[in-house]
Amino acid sequence: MLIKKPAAIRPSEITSEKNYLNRRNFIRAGALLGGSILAPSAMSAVVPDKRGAKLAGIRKSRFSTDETPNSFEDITTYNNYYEFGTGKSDPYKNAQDFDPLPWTVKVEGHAEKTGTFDFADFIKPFDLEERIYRMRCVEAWSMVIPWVGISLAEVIKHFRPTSKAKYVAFETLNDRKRMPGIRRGSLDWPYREGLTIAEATNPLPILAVGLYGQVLPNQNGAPIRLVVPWKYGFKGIKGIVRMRFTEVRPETSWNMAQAREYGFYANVNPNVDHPRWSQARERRIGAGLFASKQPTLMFNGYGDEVAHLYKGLDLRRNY
Ligand SMILES: Nc1nc2c(c(=O)[nH]1)N[C@H]1C(S)=C(S)[C@@H](COP(=O)(O)O)O[C@H]1N2
Ligand SMILES: [Mo]
Repeated sequence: MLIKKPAAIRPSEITSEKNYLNRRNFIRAGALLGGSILAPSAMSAVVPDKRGAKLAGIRKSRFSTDETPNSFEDITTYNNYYEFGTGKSDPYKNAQDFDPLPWTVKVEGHAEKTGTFDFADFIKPFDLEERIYRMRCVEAWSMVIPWVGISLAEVIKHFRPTSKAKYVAFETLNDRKRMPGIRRGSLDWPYREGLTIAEATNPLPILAVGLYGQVLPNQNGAPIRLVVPWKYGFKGIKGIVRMRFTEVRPETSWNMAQAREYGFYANVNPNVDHPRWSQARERRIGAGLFASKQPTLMFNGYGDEVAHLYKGLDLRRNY
């Protein structure tokens, strides 16, 4: 496989302003014709090879919340990314020198299309969307984050999973030279996560490649990480290098570490407490020292979109 060095991406490959305007005209023409031909756009996702660079051609999403997003500073200095240390400011401090490119994503298992793809090729077939999501950590704090990413459902469809594919499993880069937290233990590496195929093909999850309209910072999981807004933050695996379609439920890192405390589903649920603390309320990061905690919503407020996935499932046992 030929891996194109990110520096070799020519400006002509990036969605030009002209294309963007043409697309807008096309949409307007569609609207004049009765709005019935809002065809899928022909945009292709491109992420520049430059820290902090602005992303072009981002579509807004109807799934975004209108709550005020947290500041860029909150989102990029208060993180969980154990590969770079267990303290909340460790990822910010220790991931600065990490160079996430070149990067490859391996797709394997029960799918018609599999292989190893350079990051740029992996995201290219998809649209870049902004999704402003409420995020709720199992530690009972929350944020609102303006992600930029590609629809996971579209990615799954693209690889054409077979009928044997019941789950999709993800793995993070496991590089002890570049990730100082790995040398210190704390979890069984690589970091692992997984979703059922029904969850993964729901319209809400994205693979994020940016936030606040710019390239995803290292501490938030560059170059590509999962975002599942109705589940506790730990499902949002960062620095993904591998996706595998499986027939059996995959092992997941926090479940492996503490099965009694962290289940496979990890749906945000104010009615099912963590064995050591309540999940009924949450502290919104950045709200100020004297702000009171706010109630946590079932499925983090995304029940209309996802409650049907768990019909008939005892959520007390399947936490
Ligand atoms: N590879 C990896 N992914 C990870 C983690 C981690 O330690 N390693 N922590 C998880 C947890 S517990 C949370 S709350 C979110 C935090 O994402 P953020 O720092 O971008 O807000 O990342 C998740 N993804
Ligand atoms: Mo978390």
